[in-house]
Amino acid sequence: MMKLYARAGAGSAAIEALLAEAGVPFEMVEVKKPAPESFLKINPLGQVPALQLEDGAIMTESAAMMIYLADLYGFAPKPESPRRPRFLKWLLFMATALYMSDLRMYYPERYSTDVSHAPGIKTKAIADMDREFEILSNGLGEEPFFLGEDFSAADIYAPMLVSWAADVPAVFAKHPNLKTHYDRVAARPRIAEVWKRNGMP
Ligand SMILES: N[C@@H](CCC(=O)N[C@@H](CS)C(=O)NCC(=O)O)C(=O)O
Repeated sequence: MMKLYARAGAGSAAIEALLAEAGVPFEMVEVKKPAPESFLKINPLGQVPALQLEDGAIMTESAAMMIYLADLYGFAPKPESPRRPRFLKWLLFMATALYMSDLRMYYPERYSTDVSHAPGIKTKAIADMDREFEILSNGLGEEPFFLGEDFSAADIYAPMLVSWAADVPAVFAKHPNLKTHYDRVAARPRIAEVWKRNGMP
């Protein structure tokens, strides 16, 4: 059985939701903050999510897990599909732009050797997230999902990032399509349960 190293409200929520939606049994291990020394053998960065696969191999990086699990359980277009590039683009955009801006917002003191820089780093991170939500919203457009009619792992990852915004109601007010998408995904009972456990609206 796979083992998901997780923390409520962290990036593990999307992995948990994908596994739940797929109906795959897995074990959850709660990693407290700060991560204990023993966890550094699993992920030297001390970050969740980490995923131990059936053969004992450890995966880190949420986007890698999302793509791997999506391929296994049917939440991604096949490599030869014309929709594959779009799937990879949005998933990686969220993981490398939005997720990273979110980390700068939450841990601004980590991004400079001078702690007095933290407020400016945080303000800029929030501005970056605003711009990135705009890009995400434009990418979704008026389609039901990021791949049009086809639900994919990108639709599981996006609501998690939206829920991390500094001001979620403001994001929804500015981008009603992200709100509609959020609600559409949360209408899936298994995912709704995971969102609830992770304190997501
Ligand atoms: N690039 C990593 C980022 C993971 C990450 O930063 N996780 C956060 C929670 S959302 C964490 O565990 N932070 C604890 C820390 O850095 O001390 C991924 O996508 O999995």
